[in-house]
Amino acid sequence: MPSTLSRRDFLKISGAAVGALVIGEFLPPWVAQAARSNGLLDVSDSGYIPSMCEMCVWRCGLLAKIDAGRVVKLEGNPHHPHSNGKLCPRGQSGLMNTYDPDRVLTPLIRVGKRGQGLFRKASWEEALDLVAQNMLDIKQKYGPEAMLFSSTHNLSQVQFENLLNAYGSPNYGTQRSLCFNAMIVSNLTTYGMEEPDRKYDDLKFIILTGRNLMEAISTSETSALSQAIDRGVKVVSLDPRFTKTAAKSAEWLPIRPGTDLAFHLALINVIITEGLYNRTTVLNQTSGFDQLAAAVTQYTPEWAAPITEIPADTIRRIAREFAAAAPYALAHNGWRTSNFVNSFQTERAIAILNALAGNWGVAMFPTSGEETGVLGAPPQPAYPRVSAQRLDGVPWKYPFVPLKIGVFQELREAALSGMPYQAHGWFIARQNPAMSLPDRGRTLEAFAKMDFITTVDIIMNDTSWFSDVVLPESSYLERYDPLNIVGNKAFLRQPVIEPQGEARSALWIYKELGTRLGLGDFFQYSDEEDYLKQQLAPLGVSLDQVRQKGYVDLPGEGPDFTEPIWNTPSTKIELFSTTLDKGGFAAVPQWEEPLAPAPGQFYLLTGKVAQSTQFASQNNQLLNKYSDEPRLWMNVDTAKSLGLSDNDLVEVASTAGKIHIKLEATQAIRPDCVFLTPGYGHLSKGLTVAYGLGASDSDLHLTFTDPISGGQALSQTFVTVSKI
Ligand SMILES: Nc1nc2c(c(=O)[nH]1)N[C@H]1C(S)=C(S)[C@@H](COP(=O)(O)OP(=O)(O)OC[C@H]3O[C@@H](n4cnc5c(=O)[nH]c(N)nc54)[C@H](O)[C@@H]3O)O[C@H]1N2
Ligand SMILES: Nc1nc2c(c(=O)[nH]1)N[C@H]1C(S)=C(S)[C@@H](COP(=O)(O)OP(=O)(O)OC[C@H]3O[C@@H](n4cnc5c(=O)[nH]c(N)nc54)[C@H](O)[C@@H]3O)O[C@H]1N2
Ligand code: SF4
Ligand SMILES: [Mo]
Repeated sequence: MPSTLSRRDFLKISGAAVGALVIGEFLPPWVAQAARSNGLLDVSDSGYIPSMCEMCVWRCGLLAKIDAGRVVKLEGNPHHPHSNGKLCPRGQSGLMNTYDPDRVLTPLIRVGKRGQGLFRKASWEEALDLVAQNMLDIKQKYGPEAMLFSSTHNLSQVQFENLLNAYGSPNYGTQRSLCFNAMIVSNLTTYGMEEPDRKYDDLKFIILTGRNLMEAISTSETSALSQAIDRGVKVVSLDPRFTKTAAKSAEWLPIRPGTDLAFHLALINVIITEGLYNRTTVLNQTSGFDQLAAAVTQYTPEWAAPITEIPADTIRRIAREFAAAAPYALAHNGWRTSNFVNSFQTERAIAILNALAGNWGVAMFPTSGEETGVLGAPPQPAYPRVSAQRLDGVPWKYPFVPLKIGVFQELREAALSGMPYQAHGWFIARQNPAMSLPDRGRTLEAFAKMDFITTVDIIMNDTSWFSDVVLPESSYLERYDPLNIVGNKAFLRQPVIEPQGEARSALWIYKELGTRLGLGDFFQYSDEEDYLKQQLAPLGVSLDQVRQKGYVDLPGEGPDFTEPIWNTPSTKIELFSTTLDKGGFAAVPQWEEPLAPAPGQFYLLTGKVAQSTQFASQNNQLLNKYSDEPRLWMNVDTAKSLGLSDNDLVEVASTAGKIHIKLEATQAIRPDCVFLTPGYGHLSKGLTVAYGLGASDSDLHLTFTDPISGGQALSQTFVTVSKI
């Protein structure tokens, strides 16, 4: 929070927010009716209606507090495992997402030049006809593969994928390669599962490697860590920056960027050479221990010290403390793990460290994520056979990434080069690649190659700004989405505010578009409620019942962790990965020296702050009120040596581009790094609050991809900084 914000200001802001609500609509009548008959609302139409947050992809359960028939506040749903009764600052500010005066509330058709920002309002009929016509033209002239589709994880994504599969394009981009690929692929090759769940209740020791849980929030996990710290759990934070998580940790180790692999190899070395590993787990559950032991003999703490810039004694002590606390010890395997091209092996080393601690069933559990197959789905015909190769798949270089998911940044590169064939259209939903892909200049060049671009969003984001047609989705508080399975429950998003303007749900938009493309058979639901009823049919539960509780229990006991089954070729936790070995990659983690900045250059670091989500929430008036305009963090001594002081305007340059921004001289960062919060420096003037604030690190990022996991390497861009 800005230190200048007093309690009086806070009350003033809350007053303004409540004032803004008066312009909003009441509960949709049919929702109010159901809530009354379910006993959720009393005679004065006050009470709580359960739904789900969408201010980020964690999707906490929420309770919308209704006062006299209108939503006045959002609170955490205690029955949802992602919220445990709490919402983070962004979730708390969700009403201003719906009541953003910059919401796009009718379909828009571009009239000026691309990027000029001139649009006219259009009816859904006209806008959808135009999108369908362009998609049909592209298909006829160049084949369906000439249409790119991209979207970041969302609940209607299943119907987005349905649309692109029915249309017949293989070219699909998601955020995965920009975010967590290194973690997912390392878990798959080690444990045979994408991401285990973590529990903090019994922990005594936690190592967080670049996982800034106090700012990059997942409500339940952030509060679990917070409670663990209150209980006295020792947390060691490895981050070149003194983050808010580091501030709450027992120890902050300002590791040299890109050298976490060396640190973890040295921990493994100490634990094995001193015999501190869990013998029962190693014997019964793992394979490849001997190969691992042989490979790590060279990686002593003395070897790692000059590489990581963490003293050998500290590394040895951390290894012993970690082992002493095991199995109640956790090496956190992170979320956005795409930092360097060696991040995959870093993640493998972390997964292996957990196996040596024998912490399965104590700290790590089978994922409570989506279980498929228990819910119904609308019937549909088989998809057309796709003969064309993916644009980023010739030849496919990432055997551990499912080809149908691909590597988004490479898809963009292929769109630019026109190799192996030219893409002509791009359909983007709930995603802002103009900001989230590295090297924004190249993304804009790729846009310029397209005959046609359309986006589905709620505001005029930077990607919509370059689109030909913008299709406005209703906000998450105004619509239904498909059910969301977490553990052994399926949670419901239901509208608690009457949709404003002409905004419509994604379920509606894809069905209408599908029909116009002659693909109506793939969208056999009459409306959103019918879709949900088809999902619920096998469970014998009515939609009304689910609306009341906000979720439905699913059959079965949920994941069983007493008898873990490792879905790897050896059916063991693979310390030596047979899959990596077959693929010609290092089967036990080996040190790989990452690129480092030349003299006069700095590592450019990026990372989330608590009051904003990615490239999406900076226009939210309430969140903006609580956010400082980001400046470039630079170590105060480095700044002094360059003749720079706090608030100086500086030019930051990489070989990809340059930006101008104010400096924040601070002790909270290593001398060889600078840091910038992502999500600022918007291009769209349709974001009247956010436009003009800060600058974008995406203008500077170079595009590097890890050859094993396909993850981008976001800390591997080096910049110079000079005074303007
Ligand atoms: N408030 C908020 N919360 C969010 C999100 C959001 O946008 N806003 N987004 C959600 C999403 S999609 C994700 S993926 C997660 C991401 O959550 P985290 O994985 O915690 O990710 P980041 O904040 O991107 O980066 C974490 C830290 O990595 C550090 N770092 C950079 N390079 C290195 C390195 O080489 N070594 C080490 N040890 N550290 C390094 C950075 O300084 C930064 O502090 O957050 C989720 N939660
Ligand atoms: N420089 C830099 N780059 C990064 C990262 C970083 O930390 N720094 N982080 C990386 C990570 S971890 C990730 S996950 C990706 C994220 O990359 P993206 O997914 O591209 O980013 P978001 O900001 O999440 O984009 C969400 C879009 O959805 C829109 N939106 C919000 N709510 C709704 C809705 O209800 N319906 C619809 N249709 N649209 C909605 C928002 O307005 C926004 O335009 O970025 C990656 N890129
Ligand atoms: S972590 Fe925050 S923004 Fe994300 S879903 Fe939960 S409350 Fe919403
Ligand atoms: Mo992410």
